[in-house]
Amino acid sequence: MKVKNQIILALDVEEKNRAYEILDQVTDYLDTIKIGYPLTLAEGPQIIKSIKEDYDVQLIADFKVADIDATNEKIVKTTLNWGADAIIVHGFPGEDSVLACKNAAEELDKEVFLLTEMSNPGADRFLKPVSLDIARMGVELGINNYVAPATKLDRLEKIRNIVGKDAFIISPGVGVQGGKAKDTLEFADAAIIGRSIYNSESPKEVLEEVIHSIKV
Ligand code: NUP
Repeated sequence: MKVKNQIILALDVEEKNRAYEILDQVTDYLDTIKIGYPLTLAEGPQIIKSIKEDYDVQLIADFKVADIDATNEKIVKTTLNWGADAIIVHGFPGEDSVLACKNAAEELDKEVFLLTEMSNPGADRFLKPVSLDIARMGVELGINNYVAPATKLDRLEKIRNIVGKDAFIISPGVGVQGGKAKDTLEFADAAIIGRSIYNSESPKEVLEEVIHSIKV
């Protein structure tokens, strides 16, 4: 995946109108968005189709898929058939579950992102002890795309070292959670930014500032 300006908007608003207001302001600056449960459960999965019809963006579905293989396959296929270009899946359920997602995506010529460690402080308890292993499993399975935290640069760096320079890492936690875009992009290919853009008075200005901060 190629991401314009190395920024992905996490569009966690809960109304289509609001989502479109924000998209109208930001699509000059970015071409990749991530939507998750907040918007999809509020508007239904047809929101994926609508956004893809109305905007020229790549859409990553952040559904953190974490079930058994057969169920994962259905979730991934359905999501991608609604028009998502990629889907984020959890690694902790193990190889069979992740492989089912990867195979389902490949059949549709689409992509999966493997979530390794999470950006929230609480993830230190359960995920941190296994997250590097999850990244190693991803490499064994031939996965190219990863999600790793902007709030824990030491972990992000370790994950980069495991998945290698050719892997594609997207990194949430920039802005409200405390991460900085420029520092994150030392190790990640794109930063995921949500609230600090969509809750701001001027999403456009925030984006201009972030893009500037990356370049200086
Ligand atoms: O580890 C993760 N942390 C995280 O924040 C994995 C994620 N997928 N996210 C998502 O990234 C989170 O659900 C939200 O959609 C986005 C971060 O948004 P914000 O903190 O910039 O508002």
